[in-house]
Amino acid sequence: ATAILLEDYAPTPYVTKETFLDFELQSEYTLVHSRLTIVRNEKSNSDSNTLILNGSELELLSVSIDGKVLTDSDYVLNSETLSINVDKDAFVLECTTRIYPDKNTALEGLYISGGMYCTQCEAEGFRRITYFQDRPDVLSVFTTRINADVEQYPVALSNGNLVSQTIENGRVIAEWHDPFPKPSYLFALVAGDLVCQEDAFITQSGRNIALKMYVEQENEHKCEHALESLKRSMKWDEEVYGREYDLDLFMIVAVDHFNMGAMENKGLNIFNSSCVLATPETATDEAFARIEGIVGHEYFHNWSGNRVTCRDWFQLSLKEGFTVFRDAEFSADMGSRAVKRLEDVSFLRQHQFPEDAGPMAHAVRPSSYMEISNFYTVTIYEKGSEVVRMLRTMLGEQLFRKGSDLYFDTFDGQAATTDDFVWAMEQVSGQDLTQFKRWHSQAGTPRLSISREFNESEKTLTISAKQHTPPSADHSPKEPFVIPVQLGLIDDQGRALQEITYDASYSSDNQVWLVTQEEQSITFSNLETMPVVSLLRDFSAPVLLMDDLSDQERVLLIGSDSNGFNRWEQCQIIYKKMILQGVTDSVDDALFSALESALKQLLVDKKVENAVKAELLKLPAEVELLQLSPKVDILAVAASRKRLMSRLAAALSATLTSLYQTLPVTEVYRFDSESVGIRKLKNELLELLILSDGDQYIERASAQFTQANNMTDQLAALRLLVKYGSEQVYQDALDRFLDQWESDAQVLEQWFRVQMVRTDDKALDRVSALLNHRLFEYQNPNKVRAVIGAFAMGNIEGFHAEDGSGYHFLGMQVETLDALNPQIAARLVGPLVKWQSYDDARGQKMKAVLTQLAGKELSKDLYEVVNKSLV
Ligand code: BAL
Ligand code: ZN
Repeated sequence: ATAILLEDYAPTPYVTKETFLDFELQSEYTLVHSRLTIVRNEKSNSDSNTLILNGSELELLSVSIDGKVLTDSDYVLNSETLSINVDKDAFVLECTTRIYPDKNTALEGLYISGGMYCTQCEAEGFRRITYFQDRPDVLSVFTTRINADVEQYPVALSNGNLVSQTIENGRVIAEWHDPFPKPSYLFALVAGDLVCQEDAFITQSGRNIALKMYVEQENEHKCEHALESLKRSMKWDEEVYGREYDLDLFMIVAVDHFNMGAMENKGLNIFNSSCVLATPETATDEAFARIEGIVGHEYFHNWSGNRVTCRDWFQLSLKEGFTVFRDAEFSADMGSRAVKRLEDVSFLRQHQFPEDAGPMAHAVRPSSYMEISNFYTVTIYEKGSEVVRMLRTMLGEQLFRKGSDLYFDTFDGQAATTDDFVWAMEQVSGQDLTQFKRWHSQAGTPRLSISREFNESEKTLTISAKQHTPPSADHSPKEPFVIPVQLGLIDDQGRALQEITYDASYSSDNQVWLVTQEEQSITFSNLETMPVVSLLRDFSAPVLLMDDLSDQERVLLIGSDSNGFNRWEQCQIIYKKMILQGVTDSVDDALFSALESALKQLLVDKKVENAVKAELLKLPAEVELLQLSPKVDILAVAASRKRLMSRLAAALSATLTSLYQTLPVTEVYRFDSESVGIRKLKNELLELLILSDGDQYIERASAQFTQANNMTDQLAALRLLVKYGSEQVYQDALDRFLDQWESDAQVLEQWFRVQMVRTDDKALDRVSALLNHRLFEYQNPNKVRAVIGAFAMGNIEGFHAEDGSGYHFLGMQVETLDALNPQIAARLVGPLVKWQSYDDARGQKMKAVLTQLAGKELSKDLYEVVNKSLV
């Protein structure tokens, strides 16, 4: 496999302007007839007259140009491209291919999921449908005709508006037209026996948009939340970004077999069922929130992705980072802003920081890839979103909005770059963002060290920063970044002080200090006593911060910082410190007591949201400790973390008990931040009470499991029974749950997943048994993720067992899956490829499994990941 390089980008000599597709869906195969209007590309200065079309796993039946049938001496065909020399500036190319959707287990291109046809074309799936210029900078107007058996596939959908639909000789013939030029990755087709839930939205300019959600009959009752989320998204994008929907129809389809969460195809979003279907009885609050966020995300892509798309796949974060930022702000506005932010930061630290430190490290705009599917990563998405967030922090809300308006207006209908986005922000702000763009080109997590010096006689505080970014696997440069540090000064009573400084790197409007040098300092004056500094508020930059705050200062911030995020953050820092103390020695009792009193106060403080209280009681994930103490024994960390949690539960027992008893009951299910917060805290408390008081609370969990009228409470109880119950208790609960929910695909996934939380020494036996369960299917990515993924990512004790059995198991599973679905295999191997972060003995065992895999014949996807991990 060869690498594709950003520096090699060049426009194509020809572009397709109009695309007509005719799909004949037959039971054994599908025939795809295409008619493409192709012209010379004004943007290209190449005088080549070779037209290159991409195609993969296609049977070419015929190809013609302007009606003249080509023979195989007229073109060059290989396994990836069809190249034709053309001596015309404009022509019509017609082509027929045969494909086999029922054999497509990779779930890229056109495939069958549970009896319905559906597509996934991003990034390079369209080339598995027909020969085409399958690259995002070729935009054309699509017309699609679908011809299918009307009994089995009465509903036949594609992008845009329905032009006509007739039934002839038992076949439905539907024609769709999408007036907005788009790249092939946004193409979609669905055909099946589906029911439709309808709704409508009136746009800000008064247009009526029909909203249609298509699902299998059994899921008809699970659409309301997604449709409500969609309407909220449409309204939010009008209010916050001034963006209105453009077609008259917006469709959502749910499918069970899907590699990702969802896909933003123009006018026809396709969703993984688990990311769109919900009722209070079958989906948790977490799922409700995830669905709202993903429905928003896909909808927001209509502007950030579809109207303005990417020039090439190196620019993927242009649409993904920006759209994640948009959906995060949407979710923050719909629910609890503080909780959304700390959840996102935890996620970033648990997933993106390790990626940046591992063998697949890449910049937000990578400079090379082998298989683009491997680059739908937490770096492109989540770090990309942090980069957009920093721009907003630096510009402020109003200028940022002006910048996004300019960006959308300037590049509407075009394929753009991350530089174009920054250009728009520069135009409206007058700021020179040249150095800022290193966030796009340089990989790695910067270490930001901060120290302070107070001068009593001068009454000044000098804060010094040093930034350093360790080398990353992609060898990208490591010049200093622009790091916006949001900060505030506080006195020893927790009161905010007015900052006074004459330093131009500080903006008092938004309290942001811009660190741009390797070493830099700033002085604040007029200070009677040494203030406490609240640093990196709201996690204003994706860095690993090391500061010189004392434990007492942290405890003060936990109790009184006006920035909710930082109160939680200081608590996390103390937890991490104590977990590491517990690995080598014993936890500092004074520190424990100080935290204990701070928590006791917060837990009874009525001004603190219940959801925040729940988050304050959660200990950081084990992998975050690897970032502070490289190569620490992960099992020792897990054990220390558990001990700390039990000690905390015991110390806080009285407070937790009374809080648990006084929390209101949410009898009627509502998905609003207050009810969600109550359920979240109640279930968090229940776990701690099981740890401190045992049996009686296991009984509480059993009762909750039986009586719950919503999945949040039922699944939370089941999780606790599986995790802490006796063999008999947990087995019994699992059996009852399966009995109750066997026929519900989304809940069934939870049944598989929840079993991975039990951390006794039988985890591997359990996961192996589940793979042979009558309801498990290797072809269904959700089930694979729920069992194999949840084991490798979530069951530290089982996966990292000393004998290496967990690693060996994962290696075998990855190999099996690679033959079916390369994208899923390449993702699943993730926990192994970071072997260098672990202690040497463990790392070598992980590496041995990778070395074995490397000796096999692998897909391009898996090859890239495995080989990069062994360099
Ligand atoms: N574009 C792939 C799915 C998503 O990010 O929305
Ligand atoms: Zn996206």
